[in-house]
Amino acid sequence: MADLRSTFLNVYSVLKAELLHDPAFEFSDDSRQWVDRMLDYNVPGGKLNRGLSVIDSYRLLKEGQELNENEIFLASTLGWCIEWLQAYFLVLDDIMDNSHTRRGQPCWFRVPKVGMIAVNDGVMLRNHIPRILRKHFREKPYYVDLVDLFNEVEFQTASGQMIDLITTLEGEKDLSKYTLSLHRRIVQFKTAYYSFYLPVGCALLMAGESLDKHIDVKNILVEMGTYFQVQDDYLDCFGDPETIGKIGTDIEDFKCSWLVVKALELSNEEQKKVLYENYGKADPANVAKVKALYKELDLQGVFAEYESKSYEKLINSIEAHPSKAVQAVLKSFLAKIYKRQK
Ligand code: GPP
Ligand code: MG
Ligand code: MG
Ligand code: MG
Repeated sequence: MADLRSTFLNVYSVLKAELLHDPAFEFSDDSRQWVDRMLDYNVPGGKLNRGLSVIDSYRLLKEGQELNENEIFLASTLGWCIEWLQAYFLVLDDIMDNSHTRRGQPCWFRVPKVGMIAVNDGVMLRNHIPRILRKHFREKPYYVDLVDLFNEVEFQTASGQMIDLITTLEGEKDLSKYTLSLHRRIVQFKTAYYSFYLPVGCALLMAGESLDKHIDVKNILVEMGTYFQVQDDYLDCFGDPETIGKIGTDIEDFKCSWLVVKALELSNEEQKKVLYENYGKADPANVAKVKALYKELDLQGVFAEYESKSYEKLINSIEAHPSKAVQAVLKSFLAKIYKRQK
């Protein structure tokens, strides 16, 4: 595992060097240094789960056959494309969510002299992806499907992000619209497609599979991604900022988080009043009242129950899948996130 990680990180250096010396651009030293620092700050510092999953999944789809060096390089490259996509989303999401820290350091836009240049850096990160794909996959029979998959998933993510944002519009803050079905729609789109379906979709394409034949796999992965974002919502309030590397802002931001949806479901009239009066305000005193109510309602217990039920359901649907190799891919992904603390 340590070995796979270091192989994977080596591929990052190769891809970065190629982008920095892209012959289509006459970067000045200043601009090359900017991109270099921006990439190192934003691309490789996460858990790398999404990226590493492409290699894991591809290996499992090959049913234990030893992968050659080129296969490892290509699967790693696709993994990095997902990490680049993630970096692009996070740089912009942190501006939109007015966040403070990410992966244990200040959000990129909060770094001195970066500010709103971060918006263009996000666009830059996004534009690196098709350049990487073109350089390494252009001759592959699945190239068009790969580009199409990245485009489709990016569109889905932006659509989810849009719903996530417009539900919090100033002047239209209305907790009564926060239901489990709205929450589900937001998280499927903003998180599940790019975090779960995309890595396995990449591995399937590399293995010569047609994605149309794997709708059942997609459905399971979208379910898993939903569970993953519920964990993210939970950790936003109950996680340790040191461990998760970020400080939660969902209560301040009036987000349609799983926690507030559950709290609304479980509250009596008096408790609802506390939510209506305090949710979505920046003042720490208001935030503290919401957190105290979450504890009073035992949302930690409610979440623990949700977590084990989701796990059970996911395992059942995975075991109903006819292919053992696909089952292994899905189980390995689930094992990486079950009961995660970060
Ligand atoms: C995660 O939501 C969603 C994204 C990172 C997608 C962003 C999409 C864009 C098109 C910019 P979140 O805000 O709960 O994540 P976190 O808790 O990590 O800030
Ligand atoms: Mg967000
Ligand atoms: Mg955010
Ligand atoms: Mg979050």
